[in-house]
Amino acid sequence: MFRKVLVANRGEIALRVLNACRELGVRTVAVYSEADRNSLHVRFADEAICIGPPRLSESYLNVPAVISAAEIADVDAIHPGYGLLSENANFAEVCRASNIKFIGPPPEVTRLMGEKEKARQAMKRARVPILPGSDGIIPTVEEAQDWAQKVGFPVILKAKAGGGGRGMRIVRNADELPNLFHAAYAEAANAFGNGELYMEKFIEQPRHIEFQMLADEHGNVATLYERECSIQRRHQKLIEEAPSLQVTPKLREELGSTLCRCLSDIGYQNAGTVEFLMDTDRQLYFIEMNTRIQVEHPITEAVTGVDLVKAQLRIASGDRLSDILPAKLVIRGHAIECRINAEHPQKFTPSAGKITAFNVPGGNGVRVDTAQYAEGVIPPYYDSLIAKLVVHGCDRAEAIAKMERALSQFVVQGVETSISLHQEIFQDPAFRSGEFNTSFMEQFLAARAANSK
Ligand code: MV4
Repeated sequence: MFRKVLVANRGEIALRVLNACRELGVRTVAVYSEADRNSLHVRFADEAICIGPPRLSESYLNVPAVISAAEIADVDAIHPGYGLLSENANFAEVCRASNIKFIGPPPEVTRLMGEKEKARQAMKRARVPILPGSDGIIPTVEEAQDWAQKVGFPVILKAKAGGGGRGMRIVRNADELPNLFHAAYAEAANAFGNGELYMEKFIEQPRHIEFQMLADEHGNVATLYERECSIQRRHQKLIEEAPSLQVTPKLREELGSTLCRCLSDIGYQNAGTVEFLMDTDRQLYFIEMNTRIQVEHPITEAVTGVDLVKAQLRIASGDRLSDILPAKLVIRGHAIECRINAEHPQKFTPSAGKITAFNVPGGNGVRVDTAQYAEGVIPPYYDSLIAKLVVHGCDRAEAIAKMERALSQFVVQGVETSISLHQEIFQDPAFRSGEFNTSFMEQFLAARAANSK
């Protein structure tokens, strides 16, 4: 195991990684911006180094500053958390060149998965189901028309360098294709510095389901099964659960083992998540892969009993999956996560400021991952996630009851939060029945707006 690890992140995930290191007997180094001087990740690390002013580009995204801190503190490894530098292949290469272990996949694999069209072809070769679509990037509107005829409208144009919804356009007929092609290209070129597009059949009102994977550095791959992530607004997930009610044991095992073969072929290492869309026939189709630990990893930890961050650290230090995982992985009960954001529960505007009161719920089957505390300050510079409330019950009904109880005991004063929004969602019949897809929030908010008139 490593002697000393630098955590290149902030907030709840920095604390989550520090905790895993501490429990494994690894010394920890936090880095922080001037806005995070009084943060818990700074207080709970063995050492902490200020790496710059509040702006992300000058601190947490500043590669020379992070690497300098790692060299000054003489660490063996860097854990990037999620977001920030976690899927930056160039950063992983700089780590390699500096003789610092990057806790994540090799840069070559991160780069492959970052090129969405190449990832799609890699999955296809391994017999992972993909949507009908183009065999590579589409250089011209004429070729886009040819593919659209072949695939059948509606289709969706996606940016090769994209992800998270930017540079995407839904095309419903041939007439609107030229304008949407140019708009998607321009948006992608502006956002990612690369406008290249590919095409897929568009799935109406899909569910979003993702598979958690772990791969060691000896060619072994395991699946920790799926999470249901359809409750989202503008590509920001709000509620996730595991397992998915829509995934049968047969589909789970078959797709899980296909994915294990696929990631082994690709040379994947460490934790990763493979994202799928599920259509109304309950078929799953690959859309993209995330080469990092994800925000919602705790629900998988709850139902499998595996500590995913410790697994990441152990894999990166050379341990085998057979020594990390139980002999037989089973899914036990049901887990749900609510992302508690510091934002207005109706308008979704961010709410920075000082927290004047803070009570975190607890009790059997309740976990709260947060770096916030009473008298703490939420700076205006960063994302609005202030806590993840995770419950684990023997079944979905118990998990829902536990979440409602825990939400009612979660007190945050001084800033606006999404707690009351979550309480409303938990009252919704479609949510309670599990009959929902990625359009849920749009429909929920439209109905709420209509009712309040
Ligand atoms: C799609 C799709 C329908 N059909 N691809 C949005 C973000 C990016 N990760 C993929 N996305 C989508 N791709 C095809 N072929 C619908 C979406 C989509 C979506 C996907 C997952 C979760 C929420 C979503 C919200 C809107 C659109």
